[in-house]
Amino acid sequence: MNSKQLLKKIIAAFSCLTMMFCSPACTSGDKPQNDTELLLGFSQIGSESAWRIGNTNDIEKQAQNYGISLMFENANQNRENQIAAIRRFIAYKVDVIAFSPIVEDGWDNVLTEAKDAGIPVILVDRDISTDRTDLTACLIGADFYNEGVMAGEYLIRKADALGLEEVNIVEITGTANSTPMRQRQAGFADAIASDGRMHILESIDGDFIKSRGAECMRTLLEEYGDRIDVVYSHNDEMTFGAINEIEAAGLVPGRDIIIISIDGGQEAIDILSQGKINCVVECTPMLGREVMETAIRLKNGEEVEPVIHPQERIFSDEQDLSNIGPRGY
Ligand code: GYE
Repeated sequence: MNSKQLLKKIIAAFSCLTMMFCSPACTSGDKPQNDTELLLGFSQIGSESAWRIGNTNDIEKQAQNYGISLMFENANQNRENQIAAIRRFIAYKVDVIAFSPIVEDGWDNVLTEAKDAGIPVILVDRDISTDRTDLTACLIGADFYNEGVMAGEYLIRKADALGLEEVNIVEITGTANSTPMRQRQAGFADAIASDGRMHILESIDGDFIKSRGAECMRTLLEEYGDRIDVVYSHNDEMTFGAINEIEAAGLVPGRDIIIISIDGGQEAIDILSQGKINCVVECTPMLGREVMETAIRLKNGEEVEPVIHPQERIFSDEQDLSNIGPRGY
C-alpha cells in the first residue's frame, strides 16, 4: 500500500467514526450521486468568525455527502501555514486542491508547484492577485463588491427615510489586502460616491475579529464622539465588538448610530431583530456543494465555470423580520 492509499484508508476510517458520533442534524437529506473517487486537500484560513466556522462545517459535511476524502488543514490566520499546507497536499498527490487565500498576494510560487504537479486548484471564498491566468481553475465565492453596493444603497434609503442632511460614517474593515476587505470597501464607496450627504470620517482595520472591532470602535469614539452617525463594519464579529463599545459609551446602537454589518449569521439576525443592528448584508458560507461538484468535474477533466457567485440578499429594519429561517451559521 502506498502513502496515498494509506492516507485514504485513514481518512475513510475517521469519516466513519465521525458519522457514528454525528447528531441527526449533521446528515443532510438527499445524498448526491457520485462515483468518482477523489482526495481533496482543503486549506482553510482559520476560525476567526461564525462565518468561517459555518464554512468549515459545510465543506466537511458536503465532502462526506459526496463520498469525497478530505484532507483538511486550518492555517490559524497565517499565510505561511497555508503555503505549507498546499505543499503537503502536493506531496500527498491529492487529486484536487481547494483553498481560501487569507490575502490576495504571495501565491504564485506554490501554485506554480501545484500546476507542475498537474493538480487543479479551486479558489474558495477569496481571490488572489497574480498576472498568471493559468494557476487556478476557478473561484467559488461571494460577490463582495455587490455586498458593499447593497450596504451603500441601504444607507442612502435610510438617510432618506430619516431626512438626514449630513451622514458621518466610520468604516471598520476586514483583513488588509483580502478580497472581501478590498471589494466591500470599493462597492460601498462607489454606491455612496454621488450622494453629497455621505462622508467617510475614517476607515480602520479590524481584521475580521471581534476584539479588534471593539478596539477600533473605542478609538473611533474617542476621536469623533457623537459625530458618528453610521458604523459600516465588514463582518458580524467586528460589529458585535463595536456594539459592546457603543453601549459602554452610553449610546444606543441602531438608534444613536446606524449599524450596517455583513455576513448574516444567526447572532447578527437576532441582534437585528432586537433593533441594535439596522442592516445585515448576507454573505453565505455554504459553498461546500459547489466545491465538491467542481472538484469532481476537474478530476474528470471537464470544463468548469471560471467564477461562481452564490445568490445573496439583504436583511434590514425595512422588512418584516419575523419569518427568517434558521441561518445555520
Ligand atoms: O465575511 C468574515 C470571515 O471571507 C467572506 O471572512 C469571508 C469573510 C467573512 O472571517 O466573517
